[in-house]
Amino acid sequence: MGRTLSGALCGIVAAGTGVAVAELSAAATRPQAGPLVAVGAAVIDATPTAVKEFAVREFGTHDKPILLTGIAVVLALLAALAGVAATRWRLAVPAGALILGGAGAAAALSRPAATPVDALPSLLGAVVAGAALWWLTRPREGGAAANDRHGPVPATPDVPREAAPATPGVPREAAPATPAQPGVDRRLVMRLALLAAGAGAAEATALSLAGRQETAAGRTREMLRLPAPADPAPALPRGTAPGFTTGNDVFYRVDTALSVPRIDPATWRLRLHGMVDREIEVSLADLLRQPLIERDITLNCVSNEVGGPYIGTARWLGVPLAALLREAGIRAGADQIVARSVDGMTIGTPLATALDGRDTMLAVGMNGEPLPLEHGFPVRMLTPGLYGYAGACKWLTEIELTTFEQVDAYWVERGWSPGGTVKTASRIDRPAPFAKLSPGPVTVAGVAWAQRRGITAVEVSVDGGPWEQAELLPTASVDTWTQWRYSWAATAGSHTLAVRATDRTGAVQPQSRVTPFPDGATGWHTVTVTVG
Ligand SMILES: Nc1nc2c(c(=O)[nH]1)N[C@H]1C(S)=C(S)[C@@H](COP(=O)(O)O)O[C@H]1N2
Ligand SMILES: [Mo]
Repeated sequence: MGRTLSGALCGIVAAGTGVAVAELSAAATRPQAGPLVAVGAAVIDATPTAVKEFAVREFGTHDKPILLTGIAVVLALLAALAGVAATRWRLAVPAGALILGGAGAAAALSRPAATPVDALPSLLGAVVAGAALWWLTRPREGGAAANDRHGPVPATPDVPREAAPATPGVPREAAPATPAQPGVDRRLVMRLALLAAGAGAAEATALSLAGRQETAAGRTREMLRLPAPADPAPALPRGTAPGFTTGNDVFYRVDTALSVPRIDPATWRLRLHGMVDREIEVSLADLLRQPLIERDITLNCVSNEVGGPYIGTARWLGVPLAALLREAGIRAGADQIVARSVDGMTIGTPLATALDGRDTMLAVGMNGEPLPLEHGFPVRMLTPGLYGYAGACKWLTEIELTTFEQVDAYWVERGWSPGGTVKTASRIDRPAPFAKLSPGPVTVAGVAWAQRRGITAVEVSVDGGPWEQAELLPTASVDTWTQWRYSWAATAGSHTLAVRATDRTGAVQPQSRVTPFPDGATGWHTVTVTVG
């Protein structure tokens, strides 16, 4: 094997071993301190908003696996470099380990919820990777290299060939060293295979440990019994079409969490502090003793493109936030609620939206179950009428009353608009884009939403022709989307359907297209189909 190639391979295998050990040591207790996840999280926070938007748009929920793969590839390249350097310069081994391990540790410590021990997995991994690389690239003397000079020797039993033992008292360096020669160094191949197998086993164990933890959190979630609502949601009106309520398993997920936070409901606490007369701390049991409300509410993401999928409607169960705020006593001047999650996300919500009578709540249930882990178990915030980035903090652990002047929450710091009022919008769900249809009556159908205001009209236009009224199906409330349908007499040819909604203030959804950044997309959704 050429020296450069074998050096690169050694670097990659050593780094793989180090990462496996690091992830393994993190998996059982703090998976977020594993170097891959920690670096990934740091990359997410440092990524410019435009790139993040691009990633969400292009990769959807695959954005996280793609990011982790990218990080692994970059790490492998750097490790290969370190390996090549190590075959020429021994100091490259500790230097490489220190730099890469340091980067992992720094990333882990940069997480908002980090504790000093979070540096340990990366440091341990660096020590292991360094030792492995040292061992793999140890200059070989005598035997092995001498054998190598004859080139590959197929089918010969591999007799261990130890380098001549150093004579006591004679420094090892004094022994004449034969430099390694090109050819297959079978001992190195064995070592590489051994280490790679060990790293694979460690990685598998780490994954299963993390999985078991998730299952454990899942189990406590399943054991949690939610009380019946004191104020239940009325039954859905007759005449809503299937799909009005979005199932938990298909509800969109948007967040920055590379590993889903796992919270023990028994030790969970919510601290309410800041511009209040008295700080309050409540447990989940305390919350569940309060009278619960149940409401159908549509939640959507500000990053949603026109026609996009990041919207869903669920039946939420929770504690009205206003009651809790009043118990704490709101000090004059406060105008912002900053909700903080266990993973350090901060979401800023206008205080007025918790006090103006809407059903802003600390949600504990979603569609008749405790919140799924991905959707914020055990408690999240929910603010009807606001995009998720401004009102729906998941994995909630802290609520601070403050002012918009004093605190920029996470997304606002990144240029998104403070406030986050949902814009009036509509979407065509049927027919699908580029569908092939037969001439005759075709049902065009979709949803329209303007939470807090409600939808009063939806119109459809074919090929830029006159706007025709669509039929509105019954809906649950002004906080939920409205389903609509329109019977179109399709004629042969290619046609473009457009939709626009009107909300209860009389505002018509504008045609002009704006990007989701910084306060939500606008524009009409269109679908082109072929009839014939
Ligand atoms: N802790 C935390 N909460 C969060 C986020 C996040 O990244 N972290 N993302 C917000 C955004 S941008 C949206 S749109 C909603 C999405 O909620 P869902 O994933 O339950 O659909 O969660 C909000 N709450
Ligand atoms: Mo969002």
